[in-house]
Amino acid sequence: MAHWASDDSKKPKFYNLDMFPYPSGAGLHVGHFKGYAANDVVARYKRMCGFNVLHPMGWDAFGLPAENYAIKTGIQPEISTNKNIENIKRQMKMAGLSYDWSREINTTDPEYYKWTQWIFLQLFKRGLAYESELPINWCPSCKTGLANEEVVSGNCERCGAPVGKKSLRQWVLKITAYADRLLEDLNGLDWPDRIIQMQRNWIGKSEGAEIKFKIKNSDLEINVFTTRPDTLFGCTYIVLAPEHPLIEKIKDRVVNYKKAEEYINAAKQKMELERVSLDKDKTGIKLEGIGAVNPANGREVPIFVADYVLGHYGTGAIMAVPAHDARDFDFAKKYNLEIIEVIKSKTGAALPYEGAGMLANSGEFNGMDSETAKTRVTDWLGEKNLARPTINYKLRDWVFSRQRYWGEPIPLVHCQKCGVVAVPEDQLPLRLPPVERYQPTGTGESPLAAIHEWVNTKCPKCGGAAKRETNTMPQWAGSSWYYLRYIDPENSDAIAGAEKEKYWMPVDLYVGGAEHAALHLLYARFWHKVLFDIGAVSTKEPFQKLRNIGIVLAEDGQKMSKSRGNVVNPDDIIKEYGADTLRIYELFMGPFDQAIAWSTDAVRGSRKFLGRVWNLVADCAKNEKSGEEMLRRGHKLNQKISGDIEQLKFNTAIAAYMEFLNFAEDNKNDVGKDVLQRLVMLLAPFAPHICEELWQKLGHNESVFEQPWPQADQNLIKEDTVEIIVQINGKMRDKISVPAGASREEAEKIAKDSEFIKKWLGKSQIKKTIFVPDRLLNIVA
Ligand code: ANZ
Ligand code: ZN
Repeated sequence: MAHWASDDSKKPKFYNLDMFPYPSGAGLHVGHFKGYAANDVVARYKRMCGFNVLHPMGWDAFGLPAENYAIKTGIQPEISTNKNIENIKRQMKMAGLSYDWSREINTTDPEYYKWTQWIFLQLFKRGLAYESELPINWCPSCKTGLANEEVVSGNCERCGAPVGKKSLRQWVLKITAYADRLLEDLNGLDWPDRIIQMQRNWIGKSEGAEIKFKIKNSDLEINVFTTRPDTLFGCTYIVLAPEHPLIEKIKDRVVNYKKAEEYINAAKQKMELERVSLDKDKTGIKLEGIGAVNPANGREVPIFVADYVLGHYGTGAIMAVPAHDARDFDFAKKYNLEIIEVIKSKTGAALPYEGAGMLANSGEFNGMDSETAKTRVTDWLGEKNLARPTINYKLRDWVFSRQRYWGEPIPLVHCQKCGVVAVPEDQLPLRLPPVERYQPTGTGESPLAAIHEWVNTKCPKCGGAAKRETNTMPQWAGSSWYYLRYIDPENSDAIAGAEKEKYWMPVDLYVGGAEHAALHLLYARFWHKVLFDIGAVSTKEPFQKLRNIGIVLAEDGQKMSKSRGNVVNPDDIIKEYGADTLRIYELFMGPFDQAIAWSTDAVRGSRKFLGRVWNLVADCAKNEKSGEEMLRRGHKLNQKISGDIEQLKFNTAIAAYMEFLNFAEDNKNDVGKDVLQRLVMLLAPFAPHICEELWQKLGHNESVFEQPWPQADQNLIKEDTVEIIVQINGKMRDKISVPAGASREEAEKIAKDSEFIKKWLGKSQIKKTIFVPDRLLNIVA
């Protein structure tokens, strides 16, 4: 097939990748299709430009929907999944998406997940996968544990149910060990700013210090994390998170412990989101009978337990500085606590003032700027062993195990004697066994736990009786490395052969939805870095350039969804208007990265446009030569479309095409075969079916996609006039047209004739002018 990628080619490579879909039973809707159509234009264009293009497709086929369907119908997930894949593949082919189907992958194929399991074992062997019993996010409806990234505003990312907490044995991946590199390497990526920012925030690096407060009349200490050691003299109380382990140790000395305990138990039930939200009423309770000592000035400060401090961030305890922190300020107002201003702003801003400034009420540090004081105060206490600089991250380790059936089995064995033992690599894939019941048990065990023949096995190390791990991997596992498998999908010795990997990586253009910012894109970067460290890949980052698709809303402006009944099926559109119309419409409907509502009326407009192109070719193919202006405009259009495709500005490319078409239809006698050929080639990536036919109509036997991409003749499109900016005393006042390459004198003369300039100049005299040819004339008056 002409559009399949070659692994040994002298051509430069171009790897453009679409986020692969979950093969849902509903098939694709027109929204999914928008990104695929766009990236297909790029693939076809790049091939014509002489690149060796890798443009593959596959299936992210593990996950809950297939399993839920199996629970409802008893049909094996494998069977329903394969049926869905067939259907979506049919849709993709019908739409003319030029994927290299020889490289198709499926995450549920044992030959594929063998490598997903292999990667897990590499993580395990490097200590990057560990067992934990900490309370995790638990979806009571999906009956499985979830990663932090899968909890959206307190709800399950899958089903929307409120997420609770549950203590459960889990496999957790140490993504935090890569926090710094995940942050640092964002710098070299050509990604949308918004996504970069979301990843930065999610990783949430914050630099500060841990400072020790002694508990009065005791040996115990409270260790707080602060990003503002410079405000230490303004600390007027301490807050412990309700989960803080110290509470247990001091409870005998707390005279109101019974009441405190009630508060603590209630707080633990609350959602994190509820606790930290800024505008929520702050609550807490003072621990009576004890106090802490501010190490800066020896003053005693009260100790509170309050749920606006989280147990698992920093040290789970804070030094509260109400004068310079909004949450502490609210709390201090409510409980009538002292507020001491220690940072003076330049402008005399009101409290709480959270910015930088000059220290006051801070002993020997008075007058120092707050930035310097951050390190000075830390160093000063550091000498007495009361503080040390620290870095904290918001990022948590990745809760990786799922208590569900339809996922990759985790290739580990539990042996009474040897502990946790890895399944030997030559025994991979560890196949998912068929089951009779898919129901999640809800007990925290996956349905696999009920298959005794599978669970009971021999320890690979000592040969004794052992049990298999029955948790499965999350859907994110298979998608964290799939882009590597396309490079070498048949390889049975490695995820991808070294030479091929070196040739194809990194992905040059990755197109997909913005909803993956903190999930898939973070996980894939993490795995990629681990693979880099073990020498399995040659690049630090997987996706060099990323672009997001704006979603397609339904005609009513709402999100397309089955329950709303407003989904548009591409099958219907293709049946009525043709695949090329669907492609043109989706690319023309608006800027690629913006959300836009579907309009069937506008679909008809796109159909008409293609009809007009068709007619123009039919009417004018007999004309041998084009008129000069027609030729010039044809080359200008060529220039515009090449540039627009490179920048993924498909809508403006098509708009320019339409403008040209208007002119051509008005001047049909001037339209000759030379211009028509160019027109057909330029439209081919957008409307491949029609253009292939038109190309034949113009007398060619070979495919239009075997043509080199046409180049614009720069001599022909050179502008004979250019617009230059006219400024008066540095302020822009007008734009004027001058002959290209015009001299200062010519430009001055034309500027002086402009009504605008006359008005702005009034009676003032021109003293001199500053002139940049073809760009700018600045009049100093
Ligand atoms: C004293 C202080 C004074 C603070 C001041 C801020 C301003 P980020 O940037 O998010 O890391 N903090 C520390 N641990 C916390 C926890 N477990 N739960 C809730 N809040 C916590 O913010 C760090 C700041 O958030 C820390 O610096 C601490 O308050 C608070 F003028 O310490 B700060
Ligand atoms: Zn053993």
